[in-house]
Amino acid sequence: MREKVDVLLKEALIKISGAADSVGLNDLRVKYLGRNGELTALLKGLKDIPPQDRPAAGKIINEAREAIEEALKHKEEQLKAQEKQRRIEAERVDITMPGKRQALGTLHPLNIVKNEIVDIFTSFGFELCDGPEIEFDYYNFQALNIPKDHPARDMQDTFYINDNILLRTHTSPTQAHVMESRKPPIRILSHGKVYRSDDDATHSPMFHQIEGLVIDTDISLCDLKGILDEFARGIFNENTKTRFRPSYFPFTEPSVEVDVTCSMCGGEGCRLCKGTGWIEVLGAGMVNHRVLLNCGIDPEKYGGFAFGLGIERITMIKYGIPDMRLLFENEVRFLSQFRKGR
Ligand code: 2U9
Repeated sequence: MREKVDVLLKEALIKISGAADSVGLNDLRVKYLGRNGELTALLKGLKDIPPQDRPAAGKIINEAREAIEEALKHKEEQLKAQEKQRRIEAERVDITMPGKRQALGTLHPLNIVKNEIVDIFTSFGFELCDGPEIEFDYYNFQALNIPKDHPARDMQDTFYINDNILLRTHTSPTQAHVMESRKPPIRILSHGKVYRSDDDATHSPMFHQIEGLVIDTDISLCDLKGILDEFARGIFNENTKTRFRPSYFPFTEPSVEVDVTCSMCGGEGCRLCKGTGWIEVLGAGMVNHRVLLNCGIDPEKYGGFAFGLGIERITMIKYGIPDMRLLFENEVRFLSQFRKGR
């Protein structure tokens, strides 16, 4: 028995010390100590030897079992340590390697200009308001004195969801909502995307507007002129002057188109202003009495002014951008020119 066990033990210890990994080691555990293992078979065979020899034989087998268990445990610890070391080597980070530079994004020029416009008007006490891009025909047109068959609808043709719901053509419906729900004094800015069936170098089917509305007692065209003069100086430069030309909008009466002295030549005449010294930047006027009435405000008591501007147009003038489509193409070489401080 001792010889048999010695041979088995020797073989087991050699194989255990040569095991390549924990899977191989487990196979050896099963091979020798498992339910059908070789050492287990010897234990089971004890019943076939004479009873007086059994205790001694049992002792030999148990000592061999302990030795194998000890060797398995030792090898398992050794393999674990090796595997850990291998993992550390494989995951080693070379902290002397140069880092990957993270490219910084920039604000889109339209957002730069929008933020500047908003800053100027909020410094005058205007409050920024949002409204839905999908609007009722009523708020986009009828409340603003543009009935169903009005010729002004031709200039603001848009995308209809059905007969009564459309993509807004201006941000004015936001102001109509505010007028309906609040009492004067009102001093608000509305802003956001607007939609029209237009598409060329100076028109896009989607563009961005900011509009202002002031409703109070004793508001005159002089207040409008003062606010817009101050705005023009803030957004272009402090020498900028404005001029009002008579115009027509259904929602304002009287209505004006507002020009500023050219920011490139200062009014001398150049390529940007087509030699005139003036550039048209926005439309404005005193809020039409019919619009006040439609929105529940008494025109005998209150009056106000409104103005509207396209952010794309102001951005193109400010930066000398010749084609509006450049603002929507997301060409990085174009956009990165607006990076500040680099
Ligand atoms: C209410 C009453 C009146 C907003 C106004 C304009 C004149 C105007 C254009 C400028 C360039 C639109 O983006 S553009 O094509 N806007 O000329 N907008 S007065 O008047 C209002 C708005 C709301 C309740």
